[in-house]
Amino acid sequence: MLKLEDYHHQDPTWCRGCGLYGLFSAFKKVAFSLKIKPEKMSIISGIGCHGRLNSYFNAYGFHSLHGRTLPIAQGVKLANTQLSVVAVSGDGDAYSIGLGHFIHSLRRNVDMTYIVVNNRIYGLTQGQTSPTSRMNFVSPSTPYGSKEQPLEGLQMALAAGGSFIARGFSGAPQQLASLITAGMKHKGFSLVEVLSPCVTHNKIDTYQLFKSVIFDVDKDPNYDPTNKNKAWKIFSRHGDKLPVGLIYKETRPSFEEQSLPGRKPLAFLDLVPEAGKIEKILEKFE
Ligand SMILES: Cc1ncc(C[n+]2csc(CCOP(=O)(O)OP(=O)(O)O)c2C)c(N)n1
Ligand code: SF4
Repeated sequence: MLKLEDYHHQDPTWCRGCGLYGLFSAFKKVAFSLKIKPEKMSIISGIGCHGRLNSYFNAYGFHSLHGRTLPIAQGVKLANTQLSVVAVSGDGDAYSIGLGHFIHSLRRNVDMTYIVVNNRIYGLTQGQTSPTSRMNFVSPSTPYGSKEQPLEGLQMALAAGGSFIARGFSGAPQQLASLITAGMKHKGFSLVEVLSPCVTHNKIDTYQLFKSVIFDVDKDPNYDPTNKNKAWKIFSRHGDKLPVGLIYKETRPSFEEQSLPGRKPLAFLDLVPEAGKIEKILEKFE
């Protein structure tokens, strides 16, 4: 019988009060409630403060490269379709250096979950401006204030063909857990962005600030998350306010349902490397 503590591998060393604690706690509850065995789960993280999540969580994992979280996670899933695969990125990892992978993963629709921890800053590297930082945001990389429009990752995800798009807040861990649970049950690529304050480097986007700008579409009886037009409009309807909840969901075949029907994934093939073949390959590199 699995217990909640079985998912806790190590005590985190994130700064006290960091939003990542809310995500860590919500995520452990999700794995526990879905009864996923740690050996049946793989967490692939990028480089950044968020990247430590897979070391603290008891499951298989890969602390990968900055911006390359998604290709690795999709490779893991396609090689072993029986694993629950969750990738974790920061807003820099996902929307800056990894943006190309983000767009193509959404349209590809591999059955996995992608958690993007949005603290509107580069946390690990000491607080530089990120693609989601607000206009005029002052940081070591923009001492005169950022002059670039912040990017709305979820609206971009909708345009790129995302099949499950949601946003939670680390200050509301119950809703966050239910969104991640729904994402993990979704048959396809599920994106869950988490608004997550960086209490050390971002003194603007605090818990109070996020609380004051979010509105919850889950509480709106007139909101229909299967209606793409409504989902599109929700981003611009409320000015600077940010929607949270399940923003969009559609049912369509996953990448592996279409590309691997009836075929064994790599992890289940009886592959025996032949010495002769490997030597020939090595000769090419001599
Ligand atoms: C290819 C590459 N470029 C740059 C870096 C330096 N770097 C490490 S983490 C990071 C940004 C981290 O910000 P984010 O992805 O938002 O994660 P957070 O630390 O906020 O969780 C950068 C630029 C790197 N490690 N590798
Ligand atoms: S630097 Fe910011 S994001 Fe990183 S652990 Fe500290 S509070 Fe969290």
